[in-house]
Amino acid sequence: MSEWKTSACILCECNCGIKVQTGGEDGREIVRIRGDEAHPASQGYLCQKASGLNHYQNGTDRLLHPLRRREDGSFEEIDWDTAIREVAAKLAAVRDAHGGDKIFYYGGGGQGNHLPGAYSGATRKVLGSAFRSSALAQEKTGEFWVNGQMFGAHVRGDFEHCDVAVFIGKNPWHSHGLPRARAWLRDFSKDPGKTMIVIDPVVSETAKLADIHLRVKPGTDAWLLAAMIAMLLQQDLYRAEWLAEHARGFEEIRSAFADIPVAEYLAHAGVPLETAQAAVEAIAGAGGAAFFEDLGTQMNRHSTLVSYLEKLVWLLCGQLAKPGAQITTPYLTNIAGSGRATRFSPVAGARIISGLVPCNVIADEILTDHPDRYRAMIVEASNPVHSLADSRRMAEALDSLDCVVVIDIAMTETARHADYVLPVATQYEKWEATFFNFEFPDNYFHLRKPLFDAPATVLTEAEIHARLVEALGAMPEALCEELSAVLASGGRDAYRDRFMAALGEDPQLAAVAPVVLYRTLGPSLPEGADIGAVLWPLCLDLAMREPAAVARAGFTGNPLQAADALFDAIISEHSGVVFARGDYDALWSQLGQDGQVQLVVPELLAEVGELAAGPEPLTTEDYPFLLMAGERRDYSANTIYRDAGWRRKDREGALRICSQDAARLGLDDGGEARVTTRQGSAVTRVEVTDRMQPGHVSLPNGFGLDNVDGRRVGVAPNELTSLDARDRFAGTPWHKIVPAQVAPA
Ligand SMILES: Nc1nc2c(c(=O)[nH]1)N[C@H]1C(S)=C(S)[C@@H](COP(=O)(O)OP(=O)(O)OC[C@H]3O[C@@H](n4cnc5c(=O)[nH]c(N)nc54)[C@H](O)[C@@H]3O)O[C@H]1N2
Ligand SMILES: Nc1nc2c(c(=O)[nH]1)N[C@H]1C(S)=C(S)[C@@H](COP(=O)(O)OP(=O)(O)OC[C@H]3O[C@@H](n4cnc5c(=O)[nH]c(N)nc54)[C@H](O)[C@@H]3O)O[C@H]1N2
Ligand code: SF4
Ligand SMILES: [Mo]
Repeated sequence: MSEWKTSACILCECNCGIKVQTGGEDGREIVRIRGDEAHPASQGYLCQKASGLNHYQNGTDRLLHPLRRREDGSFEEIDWDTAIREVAAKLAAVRDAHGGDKIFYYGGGGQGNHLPGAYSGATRKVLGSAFRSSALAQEKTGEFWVNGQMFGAHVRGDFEHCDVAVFIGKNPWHSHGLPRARAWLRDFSKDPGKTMIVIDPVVSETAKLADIHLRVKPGTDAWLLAAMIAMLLQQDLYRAEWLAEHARGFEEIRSAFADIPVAEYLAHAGVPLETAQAAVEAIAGAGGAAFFEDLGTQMNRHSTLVSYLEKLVWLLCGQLAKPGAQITTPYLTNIAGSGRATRFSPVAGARIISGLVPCNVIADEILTDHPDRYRAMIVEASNPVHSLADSRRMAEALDSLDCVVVIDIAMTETARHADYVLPVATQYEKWEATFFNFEFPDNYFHLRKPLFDAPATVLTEAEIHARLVEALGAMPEALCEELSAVLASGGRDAYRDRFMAALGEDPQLAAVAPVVLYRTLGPSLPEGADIGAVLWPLCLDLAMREPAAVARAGFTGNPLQAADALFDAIISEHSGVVFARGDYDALWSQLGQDGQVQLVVPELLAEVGELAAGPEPLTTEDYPFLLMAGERRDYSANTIYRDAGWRRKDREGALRICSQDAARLGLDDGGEARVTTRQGSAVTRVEVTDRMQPGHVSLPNGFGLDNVDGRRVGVAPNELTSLDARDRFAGTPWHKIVPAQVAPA
């Protein structure tokens, strides 16, 4: 066994620091894992999922050679030169015949790997690809849009310092999203001075720890939150002075909500008045109240509206820009984007928020004879055939394209529909990082060093994109030679001066800057950290934007010096670096217009009026249940582990149903049931549990993968979901309320 090496878990956005020992056959296995105490955010914490990471590194379905699809649909191995040449030629042919904007890009990173997205920008721009998307456009874009309009920035709850914590459609016990979530939840719930409020139809592990559980009926959060806003107004619990100083449009909010019939709205939501009253009083009386809304509402009816109402609740209580409230964090790269929607998708005319086409329209924008339909697709570090609504239609869409290129470590459900599959090094065989950096006041970035050499027959994404740009004839070779020479003779200062001057001379250089940096600055970086090159301009950008925050983190001097010192620290420090230290007093400079937030979002306020009619029933006689398709559980981790053997319990991913419904249908715990929706049907194991309420059933996320050896364990949730059930503003899917039928199998 080796000495302990430092890395990070790649299964959720927390990216906890890990220490691992490698060994086993050829030393290529992860044999022991523990938490890394030196990691600034996780401080030694790990959840049970991390212990299986060897199932990722040495997982089933791994790909080691580039593949090309044959006429008969089977794949043949090809060499890299052929793969790069043919992929570049095929994509260039689509560009030349139909325009580069018909080449759609999907993905760019998952829970642990965001550097591919930074490099793929070069390939996309060289090809003229204009439309892209990622998983964010089936969960977070509604919230991004609301944030963009109200604050002009992305805001998050400051859970580290709050005394009231509110989780809406979020089960951090399983899904995390906060550092050291389980330890945090236990400590918080035991503290008599703190109050945890959970809005969830399910008695989730988090709800069990809550002081106040608002057990809402599925899909009715909009009525609950509208009633809570009305209660704040009717009972004078709102912060009038704070609002007068910091917000615009309060009178319009008052007139939209003050007369809402609270008892009637709470009845729609199934929440008793005294429970709602306790929640409203706790939030109004909080020193700092931090809110976290997640998939339970973001993949549900009214998802964008609910994001808006949630923000109005805490804004009326003045819970912004102070410790424990909502804050905005300094960033290296802003993965939430601007939240602006200035474009519409070419066929469906769907709003593109933060540059992302809603996932639910992608298949429709391909399966059409519209002249602007997408003709080719690059999929990187994502598995949309499994993860997007209506898997069959997504697969059909891919099959109809002129060219599909998939860049992945494994033969996935999506890769099966590719013309070319380009295999890459795993996240433990290359330098990697994520931009999920949302902590405050200290914000961290962790560039991980590889644990293993990559097999000789795979490449990294950085290398693939550099080679594609070269094959497309767009690499400025002479400039690269010059930059390398300048770096060798004059060091990084001279390199920066020449790079900046070159950008001024040729604005086109910006498009290929990531791969130029990789080819020129990359080889000079210590320990072979060439992939880290793309972080250098991000450090520069941060040091220019936020000099004070960077200086407080210890990187001082003028912005150029501070940026270089930070970049060097990121490359050399193996457990992560504090890259910025925020300041509560400086938050208002990032928020709103002239230090004021915008309470009125006209389109959403109009939708509030429609709530008066009450909830339209979502179930019918044929489909009397609401299915939550894709719950986070102990042993779910998107589709990052393809090997079902990592699971220690709930191995088949049971359908959860309450005892009353189970008895009525004659279903036994551990038995089987058939779940049928308008889209599809599947047989599943049953778990009878009164954490579910009557009429509500749940299936987990990440199951039902098709392994190369023909195995499939559990239900693939998106064989049961539909593209049409989606939010009217952001196009986000309603995966948590799929009308379904349940019967004995
Ligand atoms: N173990 C594990 N952790 C993960 C992941 C994983 O696959 N497995 N995936 C990661 C990713 S990509 C994400 S985005 C996050 C998602 O994390 P979460 O959003 O926390 O995960 P979910 O379990 O999908 O849904 C959260 C809660 O919403 C509730 N809910 C369902 N319907 C409603 C409703 O109508 N109203 C309300 N208020 N609540 C409702 C569910 O009961 C559930 O408790 O998890 C991350 N962490
Ligand atoms: N019905 C339903 N559907 C859902 C959800 C739900 O709750 N219900 N949740 C949704 C959510 S929130 C999310 S975030 C999505 C997630 O779905 P996707 O965005 O599709 O991502 P993952 O399942 O995380 O798959 C990651 C892919 O990256 C590959 N990979 C791993 N490491 C590397 C690497 O280093 N390089 C490259 N190039 N590839 C690599 C893996 O093999 C895998 O194919 O699923 C969504 N789908
Ligand atoms: S919380 Fe668990 S799954 Fe998420 S990064 Fe940490 S160890 Fe991995
Ligand atoms: Mo997600």
